[in-house]
Amino acid sequence: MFRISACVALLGLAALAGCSGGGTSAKSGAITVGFSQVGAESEWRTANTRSVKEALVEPEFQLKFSDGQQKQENQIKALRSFIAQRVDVIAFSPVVETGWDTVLAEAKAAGIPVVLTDRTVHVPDESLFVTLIGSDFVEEGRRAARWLIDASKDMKGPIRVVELQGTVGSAPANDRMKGFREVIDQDSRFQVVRSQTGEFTRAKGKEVMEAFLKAEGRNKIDVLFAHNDDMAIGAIQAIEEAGMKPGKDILVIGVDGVKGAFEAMIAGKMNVTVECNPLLGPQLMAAAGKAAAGETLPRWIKSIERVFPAEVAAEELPRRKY
Ligand code: GYE
Repeated sequence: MFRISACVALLGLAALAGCSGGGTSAKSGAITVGFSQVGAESEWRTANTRSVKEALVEPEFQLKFSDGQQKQENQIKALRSFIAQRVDVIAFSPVVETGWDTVLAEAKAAGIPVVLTDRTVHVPDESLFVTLIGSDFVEEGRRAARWLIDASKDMKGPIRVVELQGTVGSAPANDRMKGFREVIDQDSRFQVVRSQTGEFTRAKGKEVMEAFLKAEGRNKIDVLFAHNDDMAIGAIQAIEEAGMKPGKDILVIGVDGVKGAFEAMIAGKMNVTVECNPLLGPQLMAAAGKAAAGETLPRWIKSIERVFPAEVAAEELPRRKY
């Protein structure tokens, strides 16, 4: 129902965009959106790609999708190619926060609105993008820490925490680290003894956790905070291979709320996941229509999210959409 009415509204917007000369579309009336994705590093990311591809469909939209394969230079190239093709709207999920000023100024000079999805950028001029659709990553970090403080009420300090960071320089890595620290720093029992990037992937999460376990020795790590579930799942394997019980000997905290995390929680190997919603396609569809029509959008279209501890995992899993 929502979809039908949204499409009808968008058809009107598409016509408007056509009249105002907002770019040449392959199909007349369709809003052409150039979308530059980060890559395919996690369950979150593949769900996000699926959501965008399912929402931006013909005849209302023409989607030009480009996979940046974790490289900023690939994303900059994609953005330049979208500008050259005179798309109506550019949407992208920036792999890192800095270094976008020049290419975004080029988009602005070409009169093409830029919608950020998922991750933000640091630019001196806020008018270089029209909106951000995505989560509050600082709050996600705080939520992870609040869960930990609550779950460890009966534990005596020192509580030794290791952290698997996301992609270096990315908004979710910077912000989850910040929010987590902000809260646990208020409780003197906690010590973050190791913190290193696992690049948001299972393979790297496992590899870095192995190194943490080796460096710290047995029984020296109480908690793992992983910036996403995939790294937590990789690390769980490393903990098991070292002869310990993830979820018991070491508390395991993840972020995203992907099905893999629910399965690990049901198996008793993970303790909690902080939700981060990747299903941004429908919101992008609505925002792209408005941006193409020159409408003003809110600066931040924020996702609404929850925390899922292991106790509710079995009940929630059938409801999970990613
Ligand atoms: O948490 C992680 C992904 O930017 C929110 O990127 C996204 C993060 C997500 O690879 O799994």
